[in-house]
Amino acid sequence: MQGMVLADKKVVVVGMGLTGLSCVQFLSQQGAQVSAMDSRKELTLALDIPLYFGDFDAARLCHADLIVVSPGVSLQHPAIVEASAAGVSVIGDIELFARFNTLPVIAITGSNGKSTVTHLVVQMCQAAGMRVLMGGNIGVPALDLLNQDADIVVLELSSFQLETTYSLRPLAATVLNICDDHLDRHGSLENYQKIKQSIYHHAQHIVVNRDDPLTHLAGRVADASFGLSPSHEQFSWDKTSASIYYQGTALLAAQDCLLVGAHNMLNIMAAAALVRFAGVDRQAMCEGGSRFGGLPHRCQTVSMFKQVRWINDSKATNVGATLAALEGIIDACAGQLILIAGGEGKGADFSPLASLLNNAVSVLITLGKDGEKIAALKTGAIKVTSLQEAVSVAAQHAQANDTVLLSPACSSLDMFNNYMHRGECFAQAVEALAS
Ligand code: UMA
Ligand code: ADP
Repeated sequence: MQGMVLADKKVVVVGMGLTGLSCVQFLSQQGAQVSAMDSRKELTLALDIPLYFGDFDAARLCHADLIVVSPGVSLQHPAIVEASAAGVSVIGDIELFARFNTLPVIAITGSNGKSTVTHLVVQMCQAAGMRVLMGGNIGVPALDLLNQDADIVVLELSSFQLETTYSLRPLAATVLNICDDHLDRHGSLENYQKIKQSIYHHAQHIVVNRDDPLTHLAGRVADASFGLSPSHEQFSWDKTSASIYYQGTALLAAQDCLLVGAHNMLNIMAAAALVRFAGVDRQAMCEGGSRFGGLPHRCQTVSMFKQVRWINDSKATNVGATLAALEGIIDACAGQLILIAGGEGKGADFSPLASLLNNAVSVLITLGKDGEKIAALKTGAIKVTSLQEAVSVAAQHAQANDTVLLSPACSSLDMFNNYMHRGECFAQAVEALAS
């Protein structure tokens, strides 16, 4: 479904963060009568539209023609439930984007690896000479990408964004993997999986993780797959040569890539599987896949002080990401592995960590709202109250050749502004050890 008549429509934008601001701008350009709400009591915004702060006003929402909610606003909010029950359409910014976009889209979701794969897709498309736009959950609101001159749009999409998206028709779409995440918002793993899989609904080509059945769509055969398991036709991993294979021949060797770890080999495979549908050839897949060195706060070495490797993996905001980090680091770790974990657990089950905590981690240091739940999985875990204290306790235990890994398996919001803030605080505390 292309387009949407917005002129003179009463549209309420709910949530005035990055998304809300981009929606207000777009809707105003379309001639809509825009107003906005935000739960914050005060917000300084230089906007020439009616702004309502504090509790959402259900009556005002019920009188709207359309409500555009920000991803951070729960659809279970009573005022939104009431307006929806009264027949008012509730959509998100990605739905607006989908109605007005004219470019081919590659859409990426999953519990982990979204941002990395999004960047890899961009690199591969650029290596093929394409003009690429990147946005969505990665930090650039999708509406800001409309009406720009480009060949393709690459969107990272969260479950929050997919929950209010109905008409996106990607050229290629993937769910990279599924593990417990955002269960406090989505209620159950089944519901979270269903929302993630909605990315496939109108996609021309779907790409699944062969080894993760939760990414497979019932009743539809995938157009491509990736995985560490063998496959002659698809993107696979050859252990002997430590290389990615495609259609039975070597595509890219791990030693030629800046990214490291099995999870990142999967990310390169996923990106290559997606860009194939945009006509990207093997050479450009290799070029883009090999030259991307990764993003900050994802398994990033921040110090080698006193021959101890300090790794910032603050972006590990769920159990699956921390498992991937531990699995990726164990073999390369010559001495003890000291793990700092904990934060806001978002309702997740931490028990999948138990085996590695007991077999691979020498010292476990926990903090934050749900730190105790992680500490309960390993006898002798040390509980601390701040990240600075965690770093100082880690430093007391660490000797040459040891690795200290911050990989929280939790979101940061109980103690920090966001995961970047947490990662920066970690790096600063580590730096302070040397002074
Ligand atoms: N707000 C309310 N009431 C609420 C909740 C929020 O009024 O009940 C208001 C806040 O007061 C604030 C605004 O909503 O003024 C914030 O909106 P938002 O939380 O939707 O955040 P945005 O600034 O619009 O950023 C969003 C994504 N944020 C979330 O999904 C929480 C960004 O992803 C995304 O980059 C951006 O849109 C552009 O598309 C961030 C994120 O944390 C990185 N994503 C989650 C994740 O990756 O795990 C899903
Ligand atoms: P997302 O955007 O989905 O949060 P990122 O690429 O930012 O994903 O990576 C987030 C975290 O997940 C990092 O800690 C990283 O080490 C880990 N990670 C990256 N790719 C994968 C993957 N394919 N499987 C599991 N964990 C991963």
